[in-house]
Amino acid sequence: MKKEKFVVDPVTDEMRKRARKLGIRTVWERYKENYARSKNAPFQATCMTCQQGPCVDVKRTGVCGMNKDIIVAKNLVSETTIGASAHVGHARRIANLLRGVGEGSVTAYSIKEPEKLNRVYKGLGLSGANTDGEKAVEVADAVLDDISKLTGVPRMLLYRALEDRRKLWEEKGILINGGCPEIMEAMNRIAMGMDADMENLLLGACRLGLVDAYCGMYPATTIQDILLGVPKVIQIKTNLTVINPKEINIIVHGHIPALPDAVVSAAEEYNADPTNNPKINVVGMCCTGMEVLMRRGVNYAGDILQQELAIATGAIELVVVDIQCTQPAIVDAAEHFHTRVVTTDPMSKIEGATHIEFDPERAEEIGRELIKMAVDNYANRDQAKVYLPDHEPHDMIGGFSAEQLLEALDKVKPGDPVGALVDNIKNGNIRGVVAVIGCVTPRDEYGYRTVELLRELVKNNILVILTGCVATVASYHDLLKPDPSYPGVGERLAAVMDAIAKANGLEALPPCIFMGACVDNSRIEEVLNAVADHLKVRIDQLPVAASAPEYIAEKAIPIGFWAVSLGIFTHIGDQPNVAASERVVKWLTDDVEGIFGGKFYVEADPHRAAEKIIEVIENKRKGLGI
Ligand code: BF8
Repeated sequence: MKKEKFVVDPVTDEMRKRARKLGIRTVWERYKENYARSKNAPFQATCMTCQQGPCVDVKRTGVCGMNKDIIVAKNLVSETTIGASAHVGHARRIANLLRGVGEGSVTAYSIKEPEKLNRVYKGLGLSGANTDGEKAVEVADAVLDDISKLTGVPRMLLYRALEDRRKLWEEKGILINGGCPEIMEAMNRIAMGMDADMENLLLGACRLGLVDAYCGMYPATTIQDILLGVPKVIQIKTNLTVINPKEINIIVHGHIPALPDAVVSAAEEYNADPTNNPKINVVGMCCTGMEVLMRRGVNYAGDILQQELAIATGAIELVVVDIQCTQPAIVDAAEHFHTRVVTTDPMSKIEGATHIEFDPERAEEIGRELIKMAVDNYANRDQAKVYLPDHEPHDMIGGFSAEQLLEALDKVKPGDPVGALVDNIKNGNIRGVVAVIGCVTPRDEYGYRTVELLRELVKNNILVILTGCVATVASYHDLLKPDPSYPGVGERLAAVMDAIAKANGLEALPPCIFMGACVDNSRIEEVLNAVADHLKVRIDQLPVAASAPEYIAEKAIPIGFWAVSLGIFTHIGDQPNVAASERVVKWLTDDVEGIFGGKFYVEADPHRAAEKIIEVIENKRKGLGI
């Protein structure tokens, strides 16, 4: 569909108009104000590091003599470092929580998945523990050691990455040590007077990709599964209209599902008392929302771009945020209403919000305190200021952990679940697999790039796996709704999905498979590794691709470098700030393929992107002779 004819989510559209009328500035207004003024910035080589400069829009060299290629590569390493540090910080927090549970000092959480704990314990090469508690402590310590150790490859990388990849990374000099020393070295690398070799800098960014994956995303997902449960297929509702004007609404927002899990439990406890009326309605936002939808069946209110719009309903008593992707402007939006914003992480406070620090040892107590805060604040709600568009929420199926996917496939081919997928790839029912991940952008029509790309891919019998905010707009266009007529899905793919659904007693599968939050990209590698292993080929030979059509966060950049280092063709809708250097652009979109087998490809137009991705997949199929 052409952009002009693209149907924007009517709920978001209506709420944007309302926000404008109320004088609430949303991300789109701020985008127009700021990006319009600085739209040449992505084409500039600017270095702000030392006091000889700043060297702005460098044409030849900066004051120190760094040419623009080096400046651009250095800036990219800087952004990549920020992204990787976010996921490592997430993993560190959740590993400390696991340690507390294992030791017994944290009682609000327990080992929900002893089988997974045991599997991971063995996978990390640990032995000698007798109880689940001891195993939990050892797994937590191994993850914390992976994060901190000065020398030695992280155990999680040794456990999860395929051996041929690890050897390639070693040969190319990007095999990593501990996550924090790598981040420190990356910052050191880009200090004034340090690395002035473009390729060396960009290989440094590839290292950060591995840091992000094996010291960030993998441990975060793994430990969250152990403590909070391995996701299973679950049906929920999405969009702002899951906010219930007749109930007390709490938004849980951020990325670490630990406190949100306690809030959900405290809300259930409150709602179980028949004398408590109105009831509490907890809804999710951003990746925390995806975590609680996958494991607790909590309805999903919206993505990064819809934060102010949720508050603009006037029906939100409380927004509880943990870390990352919170627009500080939610506090300004909240000032128009009675809404309270509570921050909970010492490294992520917002001026104007209330700060209640999350302490895992007091998780239940804090959960109840937050519920009380919301209930008390309900008395301050002005019902005359409440407004919700008259649209039904959308149905969405989520919960596809790698374990759940394999379990479903096992019903199709008992004893050989990966074979069930591989058979359908080989015979062309599934032409290839594409992981569409990441954010939604204010730079384009809301959701256009994502939705159109998804439609093209599923129409062409490509199996699509989703993580992150892209899933939101996918659900608004019913791409995550199970419909036995499989509208818009290629005939052969639809037949495969139907067979899997029927084998599992389901009416249908959704057109795309939702695997979770951004840290759950690790689940995607698990599946790809299993397919590569089954076929006895390298990942870069597989008919697969990755795409972040609307990425905005720094976190997406190390994820992209990880995907490329895995050997995956990786589409992005906008390029980071590298256009000033033709050499950097060429390395990222061409040269790197000769090193790892994967490369970046930049294309804002979803139809052209889909065409290219399908061409790449067909070439890979030819290469495999299938
Ligand atoms: O990690 S997709 S806007 S919410 S960065 Fe953020 Fe992007 Fe959304 Fe979660 Ni991921």
